[in-house]
Amino acid sequence: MAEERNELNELNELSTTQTDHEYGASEIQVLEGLEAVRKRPGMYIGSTSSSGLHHLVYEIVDNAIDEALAGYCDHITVEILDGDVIKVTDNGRGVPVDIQAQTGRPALEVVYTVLHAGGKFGGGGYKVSGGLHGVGGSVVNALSEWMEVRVYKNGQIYEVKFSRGNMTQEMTVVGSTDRTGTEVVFKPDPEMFDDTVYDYETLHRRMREQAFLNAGVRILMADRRPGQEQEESMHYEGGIREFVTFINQNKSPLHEQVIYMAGSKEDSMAEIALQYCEDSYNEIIVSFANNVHTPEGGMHEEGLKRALTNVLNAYGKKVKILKDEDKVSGDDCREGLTCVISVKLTEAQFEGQTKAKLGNSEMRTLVNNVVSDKLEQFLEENPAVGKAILEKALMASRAREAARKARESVRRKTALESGQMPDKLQDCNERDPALCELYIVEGDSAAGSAIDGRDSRFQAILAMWGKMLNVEKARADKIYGNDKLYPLVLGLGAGIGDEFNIDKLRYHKIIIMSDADVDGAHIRTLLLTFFFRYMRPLIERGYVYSAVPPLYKLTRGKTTRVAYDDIQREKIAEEMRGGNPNVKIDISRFKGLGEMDAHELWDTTMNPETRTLRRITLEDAVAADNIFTILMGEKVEPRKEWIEENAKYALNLDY
Ligand code: TSJ
Repeated sequence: MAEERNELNELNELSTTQTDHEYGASEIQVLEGLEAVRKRPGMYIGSTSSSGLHHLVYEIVDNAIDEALAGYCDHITVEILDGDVIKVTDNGRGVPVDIQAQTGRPALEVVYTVLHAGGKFGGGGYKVSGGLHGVGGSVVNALSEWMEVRVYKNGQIYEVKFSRGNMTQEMTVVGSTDRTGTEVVFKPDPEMFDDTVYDYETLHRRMREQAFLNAGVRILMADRRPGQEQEESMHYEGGIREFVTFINQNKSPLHEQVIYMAGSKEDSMAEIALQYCEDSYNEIIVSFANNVHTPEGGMHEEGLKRALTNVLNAYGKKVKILKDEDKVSGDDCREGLTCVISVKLTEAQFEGQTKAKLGNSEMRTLVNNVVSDKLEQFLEENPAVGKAILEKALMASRAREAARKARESVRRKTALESGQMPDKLQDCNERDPALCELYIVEGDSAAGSAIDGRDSRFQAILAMWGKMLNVEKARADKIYGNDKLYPLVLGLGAGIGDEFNIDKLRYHKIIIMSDADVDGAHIRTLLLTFFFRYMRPLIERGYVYSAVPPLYKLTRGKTTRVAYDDIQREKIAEEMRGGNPNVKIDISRFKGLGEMDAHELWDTTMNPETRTLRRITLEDAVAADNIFTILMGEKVEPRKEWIEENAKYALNLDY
């Protein structure tokens, strides 16, 4: 993000120096600035795939969130309208409409036509999130077939309109009003995106996250597309405390109350909410910097981990749960922990492979200080909770030690060390992991087709079937002995849990290929949960994918084509009819991967030239982990509810 910003500034400077005398300087800047966005959209929104398409909405919503952070707005609505048009509304002060000195144009026009005009209005709202948000309006405008903005302010409704970044209607007063706020409506440009269909769940998940992170702000997420209408209003007075409760909803907490800590220094602030669960051995830390998710962690997470380990060890000694020679490790202190950290700071530095790791070292100090002070105080005041947490950490420590000893005694003889590959793996010839793909295939017949259909130079196949171990209750050491997961661990070659080493990984694309039915969803959930808990870097690095097999086969005489969804099915049927409604097209539904022969499987699902892969995100994995907990956990009620609720959707499961 930081890099993008510098580049943006350069582009703007560049364009202002090339003034053409026939036009006003501001106009030139506008055209050249936004032209750059259309030339290299990926630079501004990451990609032109589905992720970039959804990013447009986040850019716009961030502006409304900024207004909320400044204290002027508490209600935001996000709607998907017919035709995948997006409408975002807030009840803030409304974007300024007065004439700007430099450009001689209303600020409202400038916000959407000059790259990075956002921050220049210098309202208090940009102090915290400054430089990160509040700048995307013009980028979204450049990438929209059309965009309309209405500002409710001073008793009037002001309106501007654009097409692909060019203003088609200057700011005009179109009516009067007694409210204030900003309303943005845009249609992403099909010329710029691979696909312009929005996924409600993706937006919904993101808006829910924003509602948790900005306590008190009400966000309405609505799908108004005919036939798929739904909406949810999200509003959490408890903020990230409720986020933790939400993540733990199907687990059994070790202590009722979520522990909440907050503190600030100068322009920065940190808040931390955490709760331990008795029926989990898993660590979930979800961190944010300026409301941006940082799945790669960084300084704020380091501060938390350091403080947690120190406080728990000191407290344990003090209340004599830990003897003088005892020590609990960082991992022990985080077994069963769910924690949300949110920091806000003026100049966030994002680092790491995906720019999703916070680099500001002052955040390590701030979070460390807040947690050191406040957690110690909490434990002093709540000794029963303190005792329960310490005992859990001590148990973790003992189990880890026992597991290590057991492993060491058999280690040398195991296949893990010898590098021997499992029988169930049909390996590829290539040895460079960056070029290798592993397909994990459910069921014998599908695996057979995949083995025959693959390109064995770089595609390996691992067959998997049957019920797997209940990962919820198993510690890492048990998985070494599990006959369903062990071949997968061996095949990947990078170990598991504490000992996972991504440098040893043998494939950089791990593709789950399962049917679009209940069993397929089950296997996918199990695998994602397993990766999430024991090989999380796989997901963080974006190495895990879901194959997307076709749903329909269309035949006209000797011609056969396939479709991946209902909309495409209709489109292709239309094409095959060639405008003649009397032509009969035979449409059948693929019941499973096993029904496809080797050729069909290669053409539709495995050929890198033509296939679609869906990259699994950390959010997908968290969702799988949740469902897994419902299905396998100790609580009976949520499981019953989930099964009842999902029975009707069972065929459409997709995570
Ligand atoms: F992205 C965007 F520009 F399109 C957009 C901006 C979209 C949405 C949905 C909302 C907003 C937005 C901007 N909401 N509220 C504001 N507020 C201001 O721009 C604003 C208003 C007044 C003052 C002031 O100092 O008086 C300063 C600012 C930045």
